[in-house]
Parts: sequence; structure tokens; C-alpha cells
Amino acid sequence: MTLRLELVLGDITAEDVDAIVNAANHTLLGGGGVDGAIHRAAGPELVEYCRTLGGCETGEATITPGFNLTARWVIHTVGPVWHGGGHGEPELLASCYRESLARADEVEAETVAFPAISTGVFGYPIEAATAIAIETVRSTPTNVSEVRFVAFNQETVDAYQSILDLSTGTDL
Ligand code: AR6
Repeated sequence: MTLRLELVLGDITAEDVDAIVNAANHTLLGGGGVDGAIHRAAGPELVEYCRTLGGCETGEATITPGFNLTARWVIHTVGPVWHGGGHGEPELLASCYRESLARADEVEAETVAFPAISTGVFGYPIEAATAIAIETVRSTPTNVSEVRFVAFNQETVDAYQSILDLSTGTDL
């Protein structure tokens, strides 16, 4: 099966896909950024469910229902905090994308939307992070048929485009 990649500018909580990915923290109990937005949109049942999971390690991913979201599933992954790049950050970030696709395959999700994991509060340089995102998704065997990279601001769109040199909303 061929994997279709898309780039859109917007709020991931509004994406009409089978699963959206959350850039979470170890506790899985919510936070700021995209994590806060997803918890607000999913409703309080999400944090209640997450309390039963016992957290998540950096580079790993765990799946929950989407509750009030359009997306049926939320895949929570914990990206690395940027400490200069010499502390395993690239490998851990790549692992977030691989593990998220593995969780999507387990529930037979066909369409998955990713935020730019680690590039906000966790400080990962945006161009390096978007390069890893695209390379890892392209090289990971999966039954997912469409991956949508959701950029929340123009700087993030530009970072994806600097790698791909293609327009928003077109095939990558
Ligand atoms: N839709 C899509 N992307 C978003 C949205 C949104 N609604 N909101 C923010 N972004 P961040 P991190 C982008 O900080 O760096 C939380 O407190 C944002 O512009 O959300 O992995 C967690 O609990 C950036 O490009 O996640 C953790 O403690 C990207 O999402 C910590 O932050 C990631 O920014 C995780 O930090």
C-alpha cells in the first residue's frame, strides 16, 4: 500500500482522521501546548482514562479513545527534551514516530495526524525535527494509508517545506 503524506496548517484537534498524535509528557495527565488543546477538546474523560495507564517513557507511545474529539483515537507519545542533540534526541524523536505508527496499526487506523513533536516546550530545533518526522514516517513499514503533518504556525509550515519544497495541502 502506498503511504500518502500531507501538510496542513491548523489545529490538530479539529482534524478528521482516525487518530491524532499528542505530544505528551511522562505523566500523560495533560499539560500546555498541543497536549492541553487535545485534553480540552477531548473532555475530562481523557484524563480519567490516562490516569489508569501509569505514564509513558520518552520515545514510546500509548493509545486511548478520542472521547469528544472527531478522531476516534489519541496516540500519546513523549518526545525528547532538547539538550543540544548529543543525548539521543534524534533517535528518541524518530522512535516517537515509529511507535505512534505501530499503535495506529494495532487499532487499524488508516489516517493519522501528527503535530511537530518536541518543537514547542521541549525545544527541539524545528528544521531538524521536521526532517526526522518525514524521514521516519517514510521509512517505517505501516498499514496507515495517510499521514497528515499538522503545523500550528507558519514557521512550522516553512520548516516542512524547506525540506520538501512543496505547497501546503499538496502531496508531499
Ligand atoms: N495543533 C497542532 N499543533 C499544535 C497545537 C495544536 N492545537 N498547539 C501547539 N501545537 P508542544 P512539545 C504545536 O509544546 O514541545 C506540554 O506541556 C506547537 O506549535 O505542544 O513536545 C506537554 O505536556 C509545536 O510546533 O509539545 C509536555 O510537557 C508542537 O505543537 C510538553 O508540552 C509541539 O509543541 C511537550 O512539549
